[in-house]
Amino acid sequence: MKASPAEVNSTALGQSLQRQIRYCLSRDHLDRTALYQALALSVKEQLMDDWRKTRSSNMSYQRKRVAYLSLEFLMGRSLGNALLNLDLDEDCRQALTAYSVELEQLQQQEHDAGLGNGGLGRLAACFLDSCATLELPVVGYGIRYRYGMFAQSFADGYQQEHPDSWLSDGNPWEIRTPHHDLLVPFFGRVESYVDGDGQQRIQWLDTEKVKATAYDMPVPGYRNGRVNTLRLWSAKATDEFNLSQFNQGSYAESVAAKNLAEQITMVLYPNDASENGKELRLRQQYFLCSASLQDLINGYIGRFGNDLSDFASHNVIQLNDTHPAISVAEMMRLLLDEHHLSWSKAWQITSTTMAYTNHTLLPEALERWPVRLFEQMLPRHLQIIYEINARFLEQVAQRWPGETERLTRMSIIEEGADPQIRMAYLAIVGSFSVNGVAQLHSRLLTEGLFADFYQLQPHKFNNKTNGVTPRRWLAHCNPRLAALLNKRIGADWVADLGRLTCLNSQTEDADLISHWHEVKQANKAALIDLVATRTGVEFDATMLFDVQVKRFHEYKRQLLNALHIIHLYQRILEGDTEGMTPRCVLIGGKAAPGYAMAKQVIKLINNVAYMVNYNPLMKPYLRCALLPDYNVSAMEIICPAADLSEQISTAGKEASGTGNMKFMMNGAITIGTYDGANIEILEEVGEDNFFLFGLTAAEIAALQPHYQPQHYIDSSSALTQVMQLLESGHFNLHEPGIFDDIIAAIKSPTDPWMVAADFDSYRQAQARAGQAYRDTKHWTQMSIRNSAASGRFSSDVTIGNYQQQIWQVADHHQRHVAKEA
Ligand code: 26Q
Repeated sequence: MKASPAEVNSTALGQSLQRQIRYCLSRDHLDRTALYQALALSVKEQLMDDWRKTRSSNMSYQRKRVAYLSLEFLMGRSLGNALLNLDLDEDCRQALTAYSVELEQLQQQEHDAGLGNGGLGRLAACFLDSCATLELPVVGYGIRYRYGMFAQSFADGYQQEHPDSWLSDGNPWEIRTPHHDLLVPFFGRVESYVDGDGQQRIQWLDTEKVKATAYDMPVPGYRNGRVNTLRLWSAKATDEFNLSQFNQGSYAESVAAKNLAEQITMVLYPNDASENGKELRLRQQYFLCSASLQDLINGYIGRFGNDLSDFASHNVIQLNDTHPAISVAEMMRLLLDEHHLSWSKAWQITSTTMAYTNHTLLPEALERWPVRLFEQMLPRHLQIIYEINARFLEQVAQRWPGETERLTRMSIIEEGADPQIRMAYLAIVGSFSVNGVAQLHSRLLTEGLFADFYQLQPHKFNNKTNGVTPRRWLAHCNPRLAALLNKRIGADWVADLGRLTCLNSQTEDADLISHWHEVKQANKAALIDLVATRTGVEFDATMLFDVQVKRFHEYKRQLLNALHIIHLYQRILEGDTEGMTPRCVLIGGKAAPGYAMAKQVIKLINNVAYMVNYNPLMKPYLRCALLPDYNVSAMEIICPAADLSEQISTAGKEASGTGNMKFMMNGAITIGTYDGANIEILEEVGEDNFFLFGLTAAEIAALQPHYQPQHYIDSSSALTQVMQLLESGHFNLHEPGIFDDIIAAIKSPTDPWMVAADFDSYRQAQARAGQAYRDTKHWTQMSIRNSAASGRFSSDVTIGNYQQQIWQVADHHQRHVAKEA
């Protein structure tokens, strides 16, 4: 590519691109990386004016704001999304003709911002898009991890983790905003003193301070001139921090201490379902919360002056799970110790500002921190938590006099040899709203995990079913379907996904059906390329594309999927292929590096895939691939191409799921259990357009005490044979014993995931799906009905509900005024 364009660019974007290349890159010959950088900087330049206007309209209209606090924002790539939302796609393509390069080639240069594990982090990203699109004054606060989610490869079928150095070429989307930098204190000791007014106060002294440096990322709304902010904090050692030790003559120690401070934001913890109690993780949490709350208070003082009594009428702080729950104690500390409010005033402000979203029902995933860690790192917060707990238990005792067991159960402090702080309880007590993320999940929270709290304060509890943004997950990732939709029902669906119901009256239209099918086939061709490049496995677009992509966890039951593949393999070996629908099974996902069982399931799937793909008998009927390094960008290619979406968690375990929604929107049909948001998907699309199977949450709970997996194995000849083949070592001939743990888990009466119990029901649902796929017209109609019914799962709907029922920040008049500004 030449640095001087063949033609002169006329649009603002084109001119900006030319300028970036000439004055900012200083190169005579451009490679794609450089051209991508220049293009991204040009696009960012195009949104700077709107970004400034959004900030100043937030300032001038003294509105309530929301801060969305999250340890994770799984943003993925920004270029395509920005071009879509700013309506710059055409301009961009035109500008690039001068450099003879395709936009798609440049888009692929961008590293994913992988600042999250999975569902919870991606939900935060979808929410930011919807907030900007709905013109809500919401700022995201997170951590700018130097290393995001690890990159995954396979060696001999085993997962390998590699560092994700996403910032190594620089990040053109961020802006360093040093005027927002702050200091975050750690360690030290607590002392009480009497102030000038004779008031007893507490001081936190001799702390070690870490500098929180601010980096802002723009979050453009969909074609509305609004640009919200995602503020990410990065830890830097302060000079103070260094000097204190340097003055004692310990130069080397001072350098080591600098590293310690900067370690805080070095890496994202790659666990997504079990708390791991690491001190560094608590430091990350506190660092985010302290910096963000100080920033919010500074902003408030800038707008309204030093009197904080009205803080809660102008701010809501949404806590994304308990990861930022230490905010409750930090807010109290700031109000009490730094701003000298009384306990009752400080508590009134804190507990009417915070709102908590829970994302899990698994007890092992509930965060608890050892009291002894707090004694060291956050001594003042420990005092405050004890005081919150004492006052709360007073309330409990009043409501249920004499019920000491209940006091023990509900205490924020779990007593024992190594006492623990229950972060979920702290979050509930300190918040005015507690929500789950799908109807079933929210109900199970009030009936099970949080039943005591629900009885005490039922008004706090509510449901907000998750959603995904139709900009990234339909308009951007599936341009072919988007074009077809535009032609058929107009383009309003992008910001109003409910419009897709218009398709329901067209499901008999032969032209729509054939175009819909053509779109799916073209999308499958793109996925075929991806799978071939990354795995060497050859998929075939005429076969059923059966897809399960998500984090590896036992409750998500990738193992059940593997057993079904083994079942098909066995049938093909035996020549029992009568009526069998050819299928390509794609699985993708990462296992937490310390999660041995999940890693064994990865190895099993790789071994099974090897046997399947190696055997020419299989080729006409079955192909199987485990895609390495599944991430947001991979999903943008996968979900438009899927026929069948696997959502097969043990009922009652998947809080919501959001991948299920992305697949549905793109016309995949779900094979799923009665769990999480699957239930609501089923409700919208109807039983005829969904392959339902398996025990319900209530049945799972009832079966648990007398579960006999052997009974299920014996009463299903298919499962008997699958287990025999697996136990014979057929898939690990040269690796004896490596699947023993998996086999034992399936056969264990205490298997919490009940894989054996659901196998036959699953097999039958798969057979129904295979059968249905053979009727292309009918399958395509089911596909259309799934997209048509997906409107409820737009994150715009979800955020509309957060806004109306929790945040209550916008009023219509102000929205219009803001638009004119
Ligand atoms: C906790 C402590 C220490 C280290 C890590 C963690 C940790 C990190 C991430 C624990 C959990 C997570 C992520 C959880 C998550 O992604 N949950 C999913 O949230 C989605 C959005 O609500 C739901 O759709 C999924 O059902 C739920 O599993």
